[in-house]
Amino acid sequence: MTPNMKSLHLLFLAIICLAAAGCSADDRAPVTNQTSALGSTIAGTTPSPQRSPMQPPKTGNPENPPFYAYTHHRSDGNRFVSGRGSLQRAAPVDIPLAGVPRWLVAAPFGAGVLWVAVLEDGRVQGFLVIGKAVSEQPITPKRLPPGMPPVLKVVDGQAELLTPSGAAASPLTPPAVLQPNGGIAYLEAGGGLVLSDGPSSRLPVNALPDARLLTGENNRLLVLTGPTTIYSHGVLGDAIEAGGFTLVQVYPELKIESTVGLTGEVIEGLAAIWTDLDGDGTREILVTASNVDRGARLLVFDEAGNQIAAGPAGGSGLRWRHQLAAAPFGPGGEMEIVDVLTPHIGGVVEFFRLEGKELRLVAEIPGFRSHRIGSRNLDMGLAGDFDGDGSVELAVPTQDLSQLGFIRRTQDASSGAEVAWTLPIGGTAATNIAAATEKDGRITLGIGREDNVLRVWTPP
Ligand SMILES: [Ca+2]
Ligand SMILES: [Ca+2]
Repeated sequence: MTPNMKSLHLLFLAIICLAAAGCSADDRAPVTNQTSALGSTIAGTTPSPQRSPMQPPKTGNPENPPFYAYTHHRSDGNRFVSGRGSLQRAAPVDIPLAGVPRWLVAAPFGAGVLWVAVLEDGRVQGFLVIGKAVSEQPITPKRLPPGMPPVLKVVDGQAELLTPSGAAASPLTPPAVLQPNGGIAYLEAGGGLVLSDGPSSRLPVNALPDARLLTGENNRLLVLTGPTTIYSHGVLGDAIEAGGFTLVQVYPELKIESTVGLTGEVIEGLAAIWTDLDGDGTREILVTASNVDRGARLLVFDEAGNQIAAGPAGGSGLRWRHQLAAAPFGPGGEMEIVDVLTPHIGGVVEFFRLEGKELRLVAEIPGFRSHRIGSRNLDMGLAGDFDGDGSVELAVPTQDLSQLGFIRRTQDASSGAEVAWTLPIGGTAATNIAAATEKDGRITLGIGREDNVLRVWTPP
Protein backbone atom coordinates (compact mmCIF):
# COMPACT_ATOMS: atom_id res chain seq x y z
CA MET A 1 0.00 0.00 0.00
CA THR A 2 1.14 3.58 -0.61
CA PRO A 3 1.38 5.79 2.50
CA ASN A 4 -1.90 7.52 1.51
CA MET A 5 -3.71 4.23 1.05
CA LYS A 6 -2.35 3.04 4.39
CA SER A 7 -3.68 6.16 6.17
CA LEU A 8 -7.11 5.66 4.60
CA HIS A 9 -7.04 2.01 5.62
CA LEU A 10 -6.19 2.94 9.24
CA LEU A 11 -8.88 5.62 9.30
CA PHE A 12 -11.44 3.12 8.02
CA LEU A 13 -10.42 0.64 10.72
CA ALA A 14 -10.70 3.33 13.40
CA ILE A 15 -14.23 4.25 12.25
CA ILE A 16 -15.33 0.60 12.28
CA CYS A 17 -13.87 0.10 15.77
CA LEU A 18 -15.58 3.20 17.14
CA ALA A 19 -18.89 2.30 15.56
CA ALA A 20 -18.76 -1.27 16.81
CA ALA A 21 -17.99 -0.29 20.39
CA GLY A 22 -20.72 -0.79 22.93
CA CYS A 23 -21.29 0.28 26.50
CA SER A 24 -23.91 -0.11 29.13
CA ALA A 25 -26.78 2.33 28.68
CA ASP A 26 -25.95 4.00 31.95
CA ASP A 27 -22.41 4.74 30.90
CA ARG A 28 -23.70 6.95 28.14
CA ALA A 29 -26.92 8.20 29.71
CA PRO A 30 -26.86 11.84 30.80
CA VAL A 31 -28.55 11.55 34.18
CA THR A 32 -27.11 14.48 36.06
CA ASN A 33 -25.09 17.53 35.25
CA GLN A 34 -22.07 15.69 36.53
CA THR A 35 -22.58 12.62 34.39
CA SER A 36 -23.55 14.79 31.41
CA ALA A 37 -20.13 16.32 31.58
CA LEU A 38 -18.55 12.88 31.49
CA GLY A 39 -20.99 11.68 28.84
CA SER A 40 -19.92 14.42 26.46
CA THR A 41 -16.29 13.55 27.15
CA ILE A 42 -17.07 9.99 26.11
CA ALA A 43 -18.99 11.04 23.01
CA GLY A 44 -16.28 13.48 21.98
CA THR A 45 -13.40 11.09 22.51
CA THR A 46 -10.99 10.86 19.62
CA PRO A 47 -9.20 7.53 19.43
CA SER A 48 -5.46 7.46 19.41
CA PRO A 49 -4.25 7.64 15.82
CA GLN A 50 -1.65 4.99 16.63
CA ARG A 51 -3.00 1.53 16.14
CA SER A 52 -1.92 -0.81 18.86
CA PRO A 53 -1.31 -4.49 18.12
CA MET A 54 -3.79 -5.26 20.96
CA GLN A 55 -6.67 -3.61 19.10
CA PRO A 56 -9.20 -6.31 18.26
CA PRO A 57 -10.74 -6.68 14.82
CA LYS A 58 -14.39 -5.64 14.82
CA THR A 59 -17.19 -6.99 12.70
CA GLY A 60 -20.32 -5.91 14.61
CA ASN A 61 -23.27 -3.92 13.33
CA PRO A 62 -22.42 -0.24 13.85
CA GLU A 63 -26.14 0.66 13.96
CA ASN A 64 -26.69 -1.51 16.99
CA PRO A 65 -23.78 -1.62 19.42
CA PRO A 66 -23.73 -4.33 22.11
CA PHE A 67 -25.18 -3.67 25.55
CA TYR A 68 -23.29 -4.97 28.58
CA ALA A 69 -24.80 -5.54 32.03
CA TYR A 70 -22.62 -5.81 35.15
CA THR A 71 -23.77 -6.71 38.65
CA HIS A 72 -22.12 -3.47 39.83
CA HIS A 73 -24.34 -1.77 37.24
CA ARG A 74 -22.06 0.87 35.73
CA SER A 75 -18.73 -0.17 34.27
CA ASP A 76 -17.06 2.45 36.51
CA GLY A 77 -18.27 0.70 39.66
CA ASN A 78 -21.05 3.18 40.46
CA ARG A 79 -24.25 1.38 41.40
CA PHE A 80 -26.61 3.96 39.90
CA VAL A 81 -29.36 3.14 37.40
CA SER A 82 -30.67 5.80 35.00
CA GLY A 83 -34.28 6.32 34.00
CA ARG A 84 -37.45 6.81 36.02
CA GLY A 85 -39.28 4.10 37.88
CA SER A 86 -42.82 3.79 39.17
CA LEU A 87 -41.91 1.09 41.64
CA GLN A 88 -43.73 2.52 44.67
CA ARG A 89 -46.80 0.66 43.44
CA ALA A 90 -45.26 -2.22 41.48
CA ALA A 91 -46.60 -5.76 41.80
CA PRO A 92 -43.99 -8.52 41.81
CA VAL A 93 -43.50 -11.39 39.37
CA ASP A 94 -41.98 -14.49 40.99
CA ILE A 95 -39.90 -16.82 38.79
CA PRO A 96 -38.92 -20.28 40.11
CA LEU A 97 -35.24 -21.17 39.75
CA ALA A 98 -33.40 -24.52 39.71
CA GLY A 99 -31.28 -23.64 42.77
CA VAL A 100 -30.14 -20.86 45.08
CA PRO A 101 -29.23 -17.73 43.08
CA ARG A 102 -26.12 -15.74 43.98
CA TRP A 103 -25.85 -13.21 41.12
CA LEU A 104 -28.30 -11.36 38.90
CA VAL A 105 -28.00 -9.16 35.81
CA ALA A 106 -30.66 -7.61 33.56
CA ALA A 107 -30.76 -5.96 30.14
CA PRO A 108 -33.42 -4.55 27.81
CA PHE A 109 -34.24 -7.29 25.29
CA GLY A 110 -36.80 -7.05 22.51
CA ALA A 111 -40.10 -5.87 23.97
CA GLY A 112 -39.09 -6.66 27.54
CA VAL A 113 -36.21 -7.30 29.92
CA LEU A 114 -33.84 -10.26 29.95
CA TRP A 115 -32.94 -11.50 33.46
CA VAL A 116 -29.98 -13.80 33.98
CA ALA A 117 -29.48 -15.50 37.35
CA VAL A 118 -26.29 -17.37 38.23
CA LEU A 119 -26.85 -20.06 40.85
CA GLU A 120 -24.55 -21.00 43.71
CA ASP A 121 -23.09 -23.92 41.70
CA GLY A 122 -22.49 -21.73 38.63
CA ARG A 123 -25.54 -22.79 36.61
CA VAL A 124 -26.98 -20.00 34.46
CA GLN A 125 -30.70 -19.39 33.89
CA GLY A 126 -32.21 -16.71 31.63
CA PHE A 127 -35.78 -15.38 31.48
CA LEU A 128 -37.46 -12.87 29.20
CA VAL A 129 -40.06 -10.86 31.11
CA ILE A 130 -42.59 -8.79 29.14
CA GLY A 131 -45.09 -7.22 31.52
CA LYS A 132 -46.17 -10.18 33.67
CA ALA A 133 -45.33 -12.79 31.00
CA VAL A 134 -42.23 -14.92 31.61
CA SER A 135 -40.47 -17.20 29.13
CA GLU A 136 -37.20 -19.09 29.61
CA GLN A 137 -34.39 -17.81 27.41
CA PRO A 138 -31.32 -19.98 26.68
CA ILE A 139 -28.03 -18.30 27.58
CA THR A 140 -24.49 -19.37 26.71
CA PRO A 141 -22.49 -20.56 28.49
CA LYS A 142 -24.88 -22.65 30.60
CA ARG A 143 -22.47 -22.59 33.53
CA LEU A 144 -19.87 -20.24 35.00
CA PRO A 145 -17.10 -21.21 37.41
CA PRO A 146 -18.88 -21.25 40.82
CA GLY A 147 -18.46 -17.81 42.37
CA MET A 148 -17.80 -15.92 39.14
CA PRO A 149 -20.11 -12.91 38.70
CA PRO A 150 -21.77 -12.64 35.28
CA VAL A 151 -21.31 -9.96 32.61
CA LEU A 152 -24.19 -10.11 30.14
CA LYS A 153 -23.72 -9.07 26.51
CA VAL A 154 -26.80 -8.43 24.38
CA VAL A 155 -26.63 -7.62 20.66
CA ASP A 156 -28.85 -8.30 17.65
CA GLY A 157 -31.32 -10.35 19.69
CA GLN A 158 -28.55 -12.62 20.99
CA ALA A 159 -27.50 -12.86 24.64
CA GLU A 160 -24.38 -14.40 26.12
CA LEU A 161 -22.20 -14.14 29.22
CA LEU A 162 -18.62 -12.99 28.79
CA THR A 163 -16.01 -15.39 30.10
CA PRO A 164 -12.24 -14.96 30.34
CA SER A 165 -10.44 -16.86 27.59
CA GLY A 166 -7.16 -17.86 29.27
CA ALA A 167 -6.46 -20.91 31.43
CA ALA A 168 -4.73 -18.70 34.03
CA ALA A 169 -7.82 -16.48 34.46
CA SER A 170 -9.06 -15.82 37.99
CA PRO A 171 -12.37 -17.70 38.50
CA LEU A 172 -13.48 -15.08 41.02
CA THR A 173 -13.99 -12.06 38.79
CA PRO A 174 -15.52 -11.47 35.35
CA PRO A 175 -13.99 -9.82 32.28
CA ALA A 176 -14.65 -6.16 31.48
CA VAL A 177 -15.15 -4.38 28.18
CA LEU A 178 -12.93 -1.50 27.08
CA GLN A 179 -14.60 1.73 26.02
CA PRO A 180 -14.91 2.68 23.29
CA ASN A 181 -13.08 0.00 21.36
CA GLY A 182 -14.90 -3.02 22.80
CA GLY A 183 -11.82 -5.13 23.62
CA ILE A 184 -12.09 -7.62 26.49
CA ALA A 185 -9.84 -7.47 29.56
CA TYR A 186 -9.61 -9.99 32.38
CA LEU A 187 -7.51 -10.75 35.45
CA GLU A 188 -5.33 -13.77 36.06
CA ALA A 189 -5.32 -15.54 39.43
CA GLY A 190 -1.68 -14.46 39.75
CA GLY A 191 -2.59 -10.78 39.39
CA GLY A 192 -1.80 -10.22 35.71
CA LEU A 193 -4.05 -8.08 33.50
CA VAL A 194 -4.73 -9.59 30.07
CA LEU A 195 -6.27 -7.96 27.01
CA SER A 196 -7.86 -10.55 24.76
CA ASP A 197 -10.35 -10.65 21.89
CA GLY A 198 -7.56 -10.25 19.38
CA PRO A 199 -3.82 -10.72 19.79
CA SER A 200 -3.52 -10.86 23.56
CA SER A 201 -1.30 -8.69 25.67
CA ARG A 202 -0.43 -8.98 29.34
CA LEU A 203 0.62 -6.53 32.05
CA PRO A 204 1.68 -7.64 35.54
CA VAL A 205 -0.31 -5.25 37.78
CA ASN A 206 -0.39 -7.42 40.93
CA ALA A 207 -4.18 -7.25 41.03
CA LEU A 208 -6.27 -8.54 43.91
CA PRO A 209 -7.44 -11.88 42.38
CA ASP A 210 -11.12 -11.17 43.10
CA ALA A 211 -11.02 -7.46 42.22
CA ARG A 212 -13.50 -6.08 39.70
CA LEU A 213 -12.00 -4.53 36.58
CA LEU A 214 -13.56 -1.11 36.05
CA THR A 215 -13.53 0.63 32.69
CA GLY A 216 -13.72 4.32 31.82
CA GLU A 217 -13.54 6.32 28.60
CA ASN A 218 -10.36 6.37 26.48
CA ASN A 219 -9.85 2.61 26.91
CA ARG A 220 -8.67 2.95 30.51
CA LEU A 221 -8.99 0.44 33.36
CA LEU A 222 -8.96 0.78 37.14
CA VAL A 223 -8.33 -2.16 39.46
CA LEU A 224 -7.47 -2.78 43.12
CA THR A 225 -3.92 -4.05 43.47
CA GLY A 226 -1.24 -5.05 45.98
CA PRO A 227 -2.85 -8.03 47.81
CA THR A 228 -2.01 -8.03 51.53
CA THR A 229 -3.06 -9.89 54.67
CA ILE A 230 -2.21 -7.13 57.17
CA TYR A 231 -5.87 -6.60 58.10
CA SER A 232 -7.51 -9.83 59.24
CA HIS A 233 -11.18 -8.87 59.10
CA GLY A 234 -11.98 -11.26 56.24
CA VAL A 235 -15.65 -10.43 55.59
CA LEU A 236 -15.40 -10.19 51.79
CA GLY A 237 -14.70 -13.83 50.90
CA ASP A 238 -11.13 -14.16 52.19
CA ALA A 239 -8.59 -12.38 54.41
CA ILE A 240 -6.68 -10.91 51.47
CA GLU A 241 -7.40 -7.24 50.82
CA ALA A 242 -5.91 -4.72 48.41
CA GLY A 243 -3.06 -2.45 49.44
CA GLY A 244 -3.91 0.12 46.78
CA PHE A 245 -5.18 0.62 43.25
CA THR A 246 -3.78 0.98 39.75
CA LEU A 247 -4.99 2.98 36.75
CA VAL A 248 -4.02 1.41 33.42
CA GLN A 249 -3.80 3.06 30.04
CA VAL A 250 -4.22 0.74 27.05
CA TYR A 251 -3.22 3.01 24.11
CA PRO A 252 -0.87 3.82 22.59
CA GLU A 253 0.71 1.13 24.74
CA LEU A 254 -0.50 -1.03 27.60
CA LYS A 255 1.04 0.56 30.68
CA ILE A 256 0.40 1.71 34.24
CA GLU A 257 -0.76 5.33 34.29
CA SER A 258 -0.72 5.74 38.07
CA THR A 259 -0.64 3.48 41.09
CA VAL A 260 -1.30 4.09 44.78
CA GLY A 261 -0.24 2.01 47.77
CA LEU A 262 -1.76 2.90 51.15
CA THR A 263 0.41 2.97 54.27
CA GLY A 264 -0.90 1.05 57.28
CA GLU A 265 -4.37 0.59 55.75
CA VAL A 266 -5.99 -1.76 53.24
CA ILE A 267 -8.76 -1.11 50.75
CA GLU A 268 -11.65 -3.13 52.13
CA GLY A 269 -13.67 -3.72 48.98
CA LEU A 270 -13.42 -5.34 45.56
CA ALA A 271 -13.59 -2.17 43.45
CA ALA A 272 -13.47 1.58 43.65
CA ILE A 273 -16.25 3.90 42.55
CA TRP A 274 -14.61 5.78 39.68
CA THR A 275 -16.86 8.70 38.86
CA ASP A 276 -16.95 12.49 38.81
CA LEU A 277 -17.70 13.44 42.42
CA ASP A 278 -17.18 17.22 42.16
CA GLY A 279 -18.75 17.93 38.75
CA ASP A 280 -15.59 19.21 37.05
CA GLY A 281 -15.72 16.63 34.24
CA THR A 282 -12.90 14.40 35.49
CA ARG A 283 -13.30 11.22 37.48
CA GLU A 284 -12.32 10.78 41.10
CA ILE A 285 -11.53 7.43 42.75
CA LEU A 286 -13.51 6.55 45.89
CA VAL A 287 -12.32 3.66 48.08
CA THR A 288 -12.89 2.37 51.61
CA ALA A 289 -9.68 2.18 53.64
CA SER A 290 -9.50 0.12 56.85
CA ASN A 291 -7.08 -0.72 59.61
CA VAL A 292 -7.22 -2.34 63.02
CA ASP A 293 -7.03 0.94 64.95
CA ARG A 294 -9.78 3.01 63.41
CA GLY A 295 -11.90 0.71 61.20
CA ALA A 296 -13.10 1.87 57.81
CA ARG A 297 -13.19 5.34 56.27
CA LEU A 298 -13.94 6.65 52.79
CA LEU A 299 -11.05 8.16 50.84
CA VAL A 300 -11.14 10.15 47.59
CA PHE A 301 -8.19 10.32 45.19
CA ASP A 302 -7.64 12.08 41.89
CA GLU A 303 -6.52 10.07 38.86
CA ALA A 304 -2.89 11.04 39.43
CA GLY A 305 -3.09 9.19 42.76
CA ASN A 306 -3.22 12.19 45.11
CA GLN A 307 -5.53 11.84 48.10
CA ILE A 308 -7.94 14.78 47.98
CA ALA A 309 -10.46 14.01 50.74
CA ALA A 310 -11.23 11.67 53.64
CA GLY A 311 -14.33 10.80 55.62
CA PRO A 312 -14.64 9.92 59.32
CA ALA A 313 -13.29 6.55 60.51
CA GLY A 314 -15.53 3.80 61.92
CA GLY A 315 -13.91 4.30 65.32
CA SER A 316 -12.34 0.89 65.92
CA GLY A 317 -11.04 -2.09 63.98
CA LEU A 318 -13.43 -4.49 62.24
CA ARG A 319 -16.04 -1.79 61.70
CA TRP A 320 -16.67 -1.84 57.96
CA ARG A 321 -18.24 0.74 55.69
CA HIS A 322 -19.82 -0.57 52.49
CA GLN A 323 -19.60 2.14 49.81
CA LEU A 324 -22.48 1.78 47.36
CA ALA A 325 -23.02 4.72 45.01
CA ALA A 326 -22.47 8.37 44.17
CA ALA A 327 -25.51 10.20 42.80
CA PRO A 328 -27.47 13.47 43.17
CA PHE A 329 -29.25 12.27 46.32
CA GLY A 330 -29.32 15.70 48.02
CA PRO A 331 -32.67 17.47 48.59
CA GLY A 332 -31.54 20.06 46.04
CA GLY A 333 -29.99 17.44 43.74
CA GLU A 334 -26.55 17.78 45.33
CA MET A 335 -24.03 15.04 44.56
CA GLU A 336 -23.66 12.72 47.56
CA ILE A 337 -22.00 9.41 48.36
CA VAL A 338 -23.98 6.69 50.12
CA ASP A 339 -22.64 3.77 52.14
CA VAL A 340 -23.83 1.38 54.85
CA LEU A 341 -21.88 1.49 58.10
CA THR A 342 -21.44 -1.95 59.77
CA PRO A 343 -23.92 -3.78 57.48
CA HIS A 344 -23.46 -7.10 59.34
CA ILE A 345 -24.29 -5.91 62.86
CA GLY A 346 -27.05 -3.34 62.38
CA GLY A 347 -26.37 -1.32 59.23
CA VAL A 348 -26.74 2.44 59.09
CA VAL A 349 -27.22 4.07 55.69
CA GLU A 350 -25.01 7.17 55.56
CA PHE A 351 -24.92 10.04 53.05
CA PHE A 352 -21.77 12.13 52.61
CA ARG A 353 -20.90 15.31 50.72
CA LEU A 354 -17.47 16.16 49.38
CA GLU A 355 -16.57 19.52 50.95
CA GLY A 356 -12.97 20.59 50.52
CA LYS A 357 -10.74 17.89 52.00
CA GLU A 358 -13.61 16.37 53.94
CA LEU A 359 -16.41 13.93 53.29
CA ARG A 360 -19.04 15.33 55.61
CA LEU A 361 -21.84 13.12 56.97
CA VAL A 362 -25.11 14.87 56.07
CA ALA A 363 -27.73 12.19 56.80
CA GLU A 364 -28.12 8.72 58.27
CA ILE A 365 -30.83 6.15 58.86
CA PRO A 366 -30.47 2.76 60.62
CA GLY A 367 -31.95 -0.67 59.90
CA PHE A 368 -30.44 -1.86 56.61
CA ARG A 369 -28.15 -4.57 55.33
CA SER A 370 -26.26 -4.33 52.03
CA HIS A 371 -24.00 -7.38 52.39
CA ARG A 372 -23.99 -10.97 53.66
CA ILE A 373 -20.86 -11.65 55.66
CA GLY A 374 -18.31 -13.73 53.74
CA SER A 375 -19.82 -13.00 50.32
CA ARG A 376 -18.00 -11.47 47.34
CA ASN A 377 -21.31 -9.98 46.20
CA LEU A 378 -21.02 -6.29 47.15
CA ASP A 379 -23.83 -5.18 44.82
CA MET A 380 -26.81 -5.47 47.18
CA GLY A 381 -27.66 -1.78 46.91
CA LEU A 382 -28.60 0.45 43.98
CA ALA A 383 -29.30 4.15 43.46
CA GLY A 384 -31.94 5.44 41.05
CA ASP A 385 -35.11 7.47 40.71
CA PHE A 386 -37.32 4.52 41.50
CA ASP A 387 -40.60 6.45 41.89
CA GLY A 388 -40.11 8.84 38.98
CA ASP A 389 -40.35 12.03 41.07
CA GLY A 390 -37.05 13.40 39.75
CA SER A 391 -35.09 12.64 42.94
CA VAL A 392 -32.73 9.71 43.49
CA GLU A 393 -33.43 7.05 46.12
CA LEU A 394 -31.26 4.23 47.44
CA ALA A 395 -32.74 0.72 47.20
CA VAL A 396 -31.28 -1.54 49.90
CA PRO A 397 -32.59 -4.57 51.88
CA THR A 398 -33.78 -4.21 55.44
CA GLN A 399 -31.63 -5.74 58.19
CA ASP A 400 -33.47 -9.10 58.00
CA LEU A 401 -33.21 -9.12 54.17
CA SER A 402 -37.01 -9.54 53.87
CA GLN A 403 -37.89 -6.18 52.31
CA LEU A 404 -36.40 -3.63 49.97
CA GLY A 405 -36.25 -0.20 51.52
CA PHE A 406 -36.27 2.89 49.30
CA ILE A 407 -34.46 5.67 51.13
CA ARG A 408 -34.71 9.30 50.17
CA ARG A 409 -32.95 12.37 51.50
CA THR A 410 -35.05 15.02 53.24
CA GLN A 411 -34.58 18.53 54.57
CA ASP A 412 -35.27 17.22 58.06
CA ALA A 413 -32.33 18.33 60.18
CA SER A 414 -32.51 15.48 62.74
CA SER A 415 -31.78 12.55 60.41
CA GLY A 416 -31.88 13.96 56.88
CA ALA A 417 -33.24 10.74 55.40
CA GLU A 418 -36.43 8.68 55.46
CA VAL A 419 -37.79 5.39 54.19
CA ALA A 420 -39.98 6.55 51.32
CA TRP A 421 -41.58 3.12 50.84
CA THR A 422 -40.76 -0.58 51.07
CA LEU A 423 -41.45 -3.59 48.86
CA PRO A 424 -41.66 -7.12 50.28
CA ILE A 425 -38.99 -9.44 48.90
CA GLY A 426 -41.24 -12.40 49.79
CA GLY A 427 -38.36 -14.39 51.26
CA THR A 428 -34.70 -13.76 52.12
CA ALA A 429 -32.54 -11.83 49.65
CA ALA A 430 -29.72 -13.96 48.20
CA THR A 431 -28.28 -11.86 45.34
CA ASN A 432 -27.35 -8.34 44.36
CA ILE A 433 -30.11 -5.96 43.31
CA ALA A 434 -30.27 -5.75 39.51
CA ALA A 435 -32.15 -3.31 37.30
CA ALA A 436 -32.73 -2.55 33.64
CA THR A 437 -33.83 0.68 32.00
CA GLU A 438 -36.08 0.15 29.01
CA LYS A 439 -36.03 2.39 25.92
CA ASP A 440 -38.80 4.60 27.31
CA GLY A 441 -36.77 5.15 30.51
CA ARG A 442 -38.81 2.88 32.76
CA ILE A 443 -36.87 0.99 35.43
CA THR A 444 -37.47 -2.68 36.22
CA LEU A 445 -35.92 -4.05 39.41
CA GLY A 446 -35.17 -7.57 40.64
CA ILE A 447 -33.49 -9.64 43.35
CA GLY A 448 -32.92 -13.39 43.88
CA ARG A 449 -34.06 -15.25 47.01
CA GLU A 450 -32.76 -18.06 49.22
CA ASP A 451 -35.91 -20.12 48.43
CA ASN A 452 -34.88 -20.47 44.75
CA VAL A 453 -37.01 -17.63 43.42
CA LEU A 454 -36.23 -14.60 41.29
CA ARG A 455 -38.55 -11.71 42.20
CA VAL A 456 -38.95 -8.98 39.57
CA TRP A 457 -40.89 -5.73 39.89
CA THR A 458 -42.12 -4.45 36.54
CA PRO A 459 -43.68 -1.01 36.14
CA PRO A 460 -47.52 -1.04 36.39
CA1 LIG B 1 -14.08 15.43 39.23
CA1 LIG C 1 -37.38 9.38 43.20
